[in-house]
Amino acid sequence: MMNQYRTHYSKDVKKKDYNQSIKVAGWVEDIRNIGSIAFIILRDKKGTLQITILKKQNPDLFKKLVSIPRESVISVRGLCKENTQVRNGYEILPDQVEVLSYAATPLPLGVVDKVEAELDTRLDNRFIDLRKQDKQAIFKIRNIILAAAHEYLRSQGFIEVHTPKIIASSSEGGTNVFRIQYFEKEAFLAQSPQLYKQTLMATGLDRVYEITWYFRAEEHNTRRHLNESTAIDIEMAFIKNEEEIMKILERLVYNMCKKAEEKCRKELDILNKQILIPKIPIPRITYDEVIQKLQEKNSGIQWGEDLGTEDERLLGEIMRENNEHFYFITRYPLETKPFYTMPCKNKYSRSFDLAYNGIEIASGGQRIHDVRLLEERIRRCGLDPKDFDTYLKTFRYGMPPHGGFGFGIERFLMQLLDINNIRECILFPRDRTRLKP
Ligand code: AMO
Repeated sequence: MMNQYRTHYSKDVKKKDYNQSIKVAGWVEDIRNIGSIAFIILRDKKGTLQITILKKQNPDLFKKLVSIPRESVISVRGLCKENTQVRNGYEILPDQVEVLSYAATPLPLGVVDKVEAELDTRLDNRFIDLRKQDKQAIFKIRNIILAAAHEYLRSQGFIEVHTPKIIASSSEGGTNVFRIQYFEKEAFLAQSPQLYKQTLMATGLDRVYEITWYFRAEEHNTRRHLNESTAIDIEMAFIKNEEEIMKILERLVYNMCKKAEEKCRKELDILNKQILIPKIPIPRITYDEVIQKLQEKNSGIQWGEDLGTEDERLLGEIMRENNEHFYFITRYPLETKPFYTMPCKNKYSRSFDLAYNGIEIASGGQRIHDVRLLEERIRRCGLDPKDFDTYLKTFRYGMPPHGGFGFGIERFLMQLLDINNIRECILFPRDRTRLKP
């Protein structure tokens, strides 16, 4: 980690380093020049430190340091001196300063400004926005929850796979697909790995997971939709019913929350947030019960309709009154679900959604593994089985009962950290109007 520009990070300096010459490097966050003395706040990956320079001790170096524009990148060699008045308990008295990159002025976005800029300005300048501790914290937490997901799923016998994102037929059957030109043919960007993870169930791999991109041409610009989002997708074979899948999902969520709580103390403090650990088992309520609860609260929703944003929010409120933050909604009407969903007692399906404080964060279910039924459902959904020939073929030569789920990573993060806009939870969001940076 250390190199010719840096021997120590700000937070790694120990008592044994006092009165030694050390090298630090990073961004110039702030310069306070009070004439005879100047204080430079340097920021690196782990935090900030203070560089203190007296004018009379080294006038040339003083001049050089105080004229460096904020956010320039520098490397400083100097004596590390204990000073209990200063942050970290030490300061650096520089004898050599190398400017590795000058920052132009004015900055398009401040890093330590008291008043936060508009989200659009921040996203336009995301590389600077991400220099802020609280914005970085979200991605450090994201990193830990994904590590927890890998660890948990592998411990349960799932292997990680990667499936194509340029595909020949739409994965969810819906209209919100991005069409692309693939040489002479038309192709689509995958809305999910659905068809491929199911295909893998015909191979004997039995349990697979993919941390994956979803591309969805949703026209609406909302605080919880992205056109390019990420998800944890799993698929498992030889299941009796959807209950086995929900058991994996609730433990996955539990493990991610636990790990975030254990390993992200600092980040959670920066964000001033606490992690809510779900109680297992997470309550299951049926779609019918949900409709009844909503109608009691005067929602206009009718049986057979999908829950709209307002209904989801209202249900979140109802559940919160009983201190339930996570809940499964099970047994949706078949007609509200994609063609691959296993029917249950004619009008219902073996599907579920997992909601967290009024927002869906995952959905899944058991799939149809009988090819004739699958063809029929494809037709009933207004689609042409011919468009799914390679998918359907995998069901003709031995396909075990199976199911899985898709879990939206940004959706989960936004609920976990109580963040208002999903765009905060992905590095470079893609939405209806944003294709850059
Ligand atoms: P679904 O379409 O419900 O299911 O997606 C699964 C989860 O992915 C997240 N998600 C999104 N997040 C942000 N922006 C979007 N536009 C977006 N679309 C989806 C949500 C959602 O719950 N193939 C099935 C899963 C399965 O059955 O295995 C599927 O894609 O958190």
